[in-house]
This record gives sequence, structure tokens and C-alpha cells, in this order.
Amino acid sequence: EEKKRLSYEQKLETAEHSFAKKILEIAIEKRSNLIASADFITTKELLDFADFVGPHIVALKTHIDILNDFDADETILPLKDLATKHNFLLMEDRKFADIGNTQELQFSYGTYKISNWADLVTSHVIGGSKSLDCFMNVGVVAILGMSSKGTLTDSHYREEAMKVIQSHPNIIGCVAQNEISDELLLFTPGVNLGETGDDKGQQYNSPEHVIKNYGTDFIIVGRGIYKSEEPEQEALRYKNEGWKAYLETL
Ligand code: 5IU
Repeated sequence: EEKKRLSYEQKLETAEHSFAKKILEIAIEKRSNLIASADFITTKELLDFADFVGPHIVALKTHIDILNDFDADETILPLKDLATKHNFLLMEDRKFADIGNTQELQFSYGTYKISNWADLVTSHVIGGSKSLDCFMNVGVVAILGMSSKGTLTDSHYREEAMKVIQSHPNIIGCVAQNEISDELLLFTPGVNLGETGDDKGQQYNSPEHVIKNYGTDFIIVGRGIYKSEEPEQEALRYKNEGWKAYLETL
């Protein structure tokens, strides 16, 4: 028996964080719950991909530190222009996991200056609640559980992590592979229509499975889209699958 869920409109009514509101507004406007993970090592591939899939996504998830040719002017300025052009958010999957002081430095300084351009950032909560205070003017997506085989995010960890997550105003939602409470947005990676996993521990489910069983608000798809022959068509396919599954659970 599938659980009924709150609509994006209902979540928007109670959302408090500006970036929670923003991503919900984009979802409603574009009729999409798709986040594309753009795990590229060159700026050209990243920008071409962002332009192709931009119309179909609510956010583009980056690992900015894997680019071989990162350059603030050549990478970030055009990326921000594409985000404006196609109306999607930039989600840097940095997975912070340190003490507050170090995270503050990693967030604003160094090569990537994430705080200058990211709308959303991912963070572990392993450093405790105070370690998350530094993430200002951004929405934090906290890692509750991971999709990889053998992850240490067992039910005890998740129970303790959830206490931190529910009480921190910078956090808009969780990355997880299980159902969570309605007040937080649920982001689920490990989504693929053709594969069940990779040879490095990744485990996949379909968009329909995660949306119907976990109540996922936003599916995160990487290789399923960017490795396909026609990424734009494939993005549209995931978008449509995700939206259909969402409508069926209302
Ligand atoms: N990602 C996961 N699983 C997790 C977390 C993050 O796959 O539990 I936390 C990231 C890693 C990669 C993307 O950037 O999401 C998934 O890519 P593929 O769809 O190519 O597996």
C-alpha cells in the first residue's frame, strides 16, 4: 500500500527556508522533480550538458572539484548564466564533514569559493549541529543515508543524524534512501532506469520505486542521463517518469 504524500504546493505553503521555497516553485513551474548530476571533468562538457538538460531539471548537481580546468570566469560565470537562462538551481555536492571552522573556510575560500555561486550544498552532519551554522545564504541538503553498498549510515546513525537535521534552520532536506518526515524535502540519488548498480558499490532503483516507496521529492540522476547517447532525450524521460510517479502518489 503506497502512502499518500503532500503535493509540492502544500510543501510550499509551509516551507520556511528561501531555497526550499525556490526549488518547490521551480518543480511546480517546470512539472519536474529531476536533478541531474553533472559529474564531468571538463568545463566544456559541464556547460554543454547544463544547456541541453537545463529545460527539464530543477537543479544541476555538481562536483566542482573534479574539473581538470576549473576557472571562476570560464566555469562559474557561464554556469550561472545557464542556471538563470533555464531556471534551475546549482547544487554543489561537496559533502562537508568537518568542524564548523574548517567548513566555513572550505565553503567560502580556496579555489572554488562555493558560497559565491551555490544555491544548495550537501553536508554530512557528523560534526554535530554547531558545525552547520556556517552555511549562510544557501540551502543545506544533509546526508542522512547513502546509496552505496555497505554504507555506515545504519538505522542508529540515521536516528541520531535526524535529531540534528530536524533542529537546524539551515537544512532544507535530506539525501536518503528511506522515508522521512513531511517537513523536510527528500533527495534520492542512486536512480537509474537501466542498471541495478555499478562495480564500485553504487546501488540503483527506478524513479518510480523511490518516489512511491520513500516519498522522494527530488530524484538525482547521474550516469543514467549523462552517459546516454542522447542526454537531452534521456533527461526528458527521467523527468516524465518522475513526474508521473509523483502524480500517482498524490
Ligand atoms: N551520490 C550518490 N549516493 C549517495 C550520495 C551521493 O550516488 O548516497 I550522499 C552522488 C554521487 C554521484 C551521484 O555524484 O549522486 C550519482 O551518480 P550516478 O547516478 O551516476 O550513480
